[in-house]
Amino acid sequence: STERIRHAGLRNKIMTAEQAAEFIQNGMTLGITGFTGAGYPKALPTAIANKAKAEHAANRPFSVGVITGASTAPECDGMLAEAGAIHFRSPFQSDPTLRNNINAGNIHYQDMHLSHVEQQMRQGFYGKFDVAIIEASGITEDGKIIPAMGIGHANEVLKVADKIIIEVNTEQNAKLEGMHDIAFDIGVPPHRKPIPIVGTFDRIGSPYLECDLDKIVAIVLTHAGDRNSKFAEPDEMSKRIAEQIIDFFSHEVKAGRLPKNLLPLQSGVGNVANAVLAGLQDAPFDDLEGYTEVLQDGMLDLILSKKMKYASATALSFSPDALQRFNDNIDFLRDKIILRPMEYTNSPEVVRRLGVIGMNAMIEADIYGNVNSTHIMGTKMMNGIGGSGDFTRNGFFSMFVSPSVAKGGAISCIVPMVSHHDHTEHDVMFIITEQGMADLRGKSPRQRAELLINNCAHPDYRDMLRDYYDRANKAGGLHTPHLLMEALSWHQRFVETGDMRIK
Ligand code: 0RQ
Repeated sequence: STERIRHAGLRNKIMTAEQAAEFIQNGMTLGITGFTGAGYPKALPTAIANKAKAEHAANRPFSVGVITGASTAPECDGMLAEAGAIHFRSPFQSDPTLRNNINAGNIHYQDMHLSHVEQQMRQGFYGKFDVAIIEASGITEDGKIIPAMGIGHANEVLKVADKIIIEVNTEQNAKLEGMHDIAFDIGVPPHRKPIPIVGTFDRIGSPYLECDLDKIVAIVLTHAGDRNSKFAEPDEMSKRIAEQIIDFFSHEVKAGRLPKNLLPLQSGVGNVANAVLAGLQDAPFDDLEGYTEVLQDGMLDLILSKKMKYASATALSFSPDALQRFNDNIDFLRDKIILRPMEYTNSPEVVRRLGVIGMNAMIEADIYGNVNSTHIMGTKMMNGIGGSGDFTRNGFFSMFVSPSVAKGGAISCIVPMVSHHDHTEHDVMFIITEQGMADLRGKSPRQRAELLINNCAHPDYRDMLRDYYDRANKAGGLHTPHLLMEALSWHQRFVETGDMRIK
């Protein structure tokens, strides 16, 4: 149905995805919206992938550069990667087919702090953007665009791209209209302006995206749901991690370092992050606030149970059940959830001013508190840094959670030296595994090592870490003791034998 397109003139631009894909040529750079399985186009990627396959079959080259908000879904990143239609990708992904192609060297991938993406687009650091492909839930009478479940970099991509293709998805709830907050012009240095968000729920812009209507070359109608991945029920491991965080919050409230309703919470993606929020349901804190990139099931339920007053995010990433709860309660939720562009959501300025509590998952940490969020054994990309760096560097608290071991115990997530650095020891305040917590605030590297080895490492690896650390302490530089030739030997052993433990 065309009712969602209230601007009469724009209805003339309606065409099929295949027709719209004709605007996409080999070598172009595309700005495609999408953020952790929300707000991504549902039809164009398949049409572009099919075009790529046809071109390849005719022995002609066809591939594009794709800059999104964050991860999309199999029918976007997956389709395009499978068709060999992508030569460059940024700034975040989590699709298995795309990931395998990145790690096989077929696709160049630039992994970026999400707060940097829009400013670097504006500053021309990515070069020229040929086409923007965005998902919307509707278009107003005067041609303003109503975003769907995620915004990401939509506002910027509309500004920088030469041509715009809009997918209007009628599956998205029409009542999303009004839930977004889009501010337009923060400018570029030396004339860049402050972002005037001083409270979690401050509205600073308009509920609509705007663009030059002459740039819109195609509108495609879709009727399809978002990725809506299911979450695992919190397991014992996640519950143990969540309990420690909640106890710690109580302790900080008692010590007068946190207000009774805590500070705005940011939570990373995944099961552990979701379990922490689920744990807050029964915790002695009320009137919580969320200031997060991705709002998942756990935070939705805190709002529905009135434990949380309101939350600001850039995307809503729900399981199928949570989506149902969202749609059933959208009248109640409309003035409790605000969706903003990622440049605002992840802004270092705002995160620091609000005093956000950042909670993210990690791949591994070393005994000094450096954290790797992105690389498997130092060389293979997992997903990307996403917003974890924005919240870790600038948050009031920066927390990393992880099981102490991976792959059935063959990998220790506490290692002598991280195989890739995403978050440095200067930024990381707390590491929490199911074994315990290391509070690294106000500690030197050697004080940190004691805490991480004793509290966080798995018992199977504690003696090995202790042995490395003791020998490093006899080797020379005693500020951050290391045995350089041995520091990454645990990873090398895993690569060679499939186990970090010495057989
Ligand atoms: O692999 O599924 O093949 O077994 O890594 O690990 O424990 O399920 O954890 O799903 O929470 O993901 C850091 C990747 C954690 C994620 C990361 C293997 C493990 C498993 C996943 P299998 P878990 P999670 C806001 C914040 C960066 C972006 C971010 C992430 C798989 O949280 O991408 O924080 N973070 N964004 O077996 C080798 C280790 C390992 C390991 C775990 N030490 N070595 N493999 N694994 N530890 C959102 C956005 O920014 C958009």
